[in-house]
Amino acid sequence: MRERTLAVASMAILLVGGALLPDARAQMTDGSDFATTDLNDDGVVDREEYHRRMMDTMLLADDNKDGMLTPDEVPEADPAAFAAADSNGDGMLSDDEFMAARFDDFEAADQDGSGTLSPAEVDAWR
Ligand SMILES: [Ca+2]
Ligand SMILES: [Ca+2]
Ligand SMILES: [Ca+2]
Repeated sequence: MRERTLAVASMAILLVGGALLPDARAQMTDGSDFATTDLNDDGVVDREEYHRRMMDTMLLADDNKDGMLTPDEVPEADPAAFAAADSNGDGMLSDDEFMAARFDDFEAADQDGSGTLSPAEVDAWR
């Protein structure tokens, strides 16, 4: 069993940014997250759709628009999850660091390795 890099508790959390971004999560509404992320309406979320959603999520959280996430911009983030994602240890998350952490979750949730997330896989991730 693969270890989860970030504590994830619901589909909304997975799709909106996980433990790193509870504020962004709160701005999204319940069951529409999957449909919102599934841009081409084919019933699964692929990497490009996931990437776009995560970029939106990061832009939303990046209050000072400097392209980096700092702990004060994600005040409810789990410090351990933040530190784990901060691979160069500078105390900030670049878009690359943020995306790498989010794609770790994507890979973990993609149980059949298809490169896409089905609603069932997202549900299982809760
Ligand atoms: Ca899709
Ligand atoms: Ca920032
Ligand atoms: Ca960093």
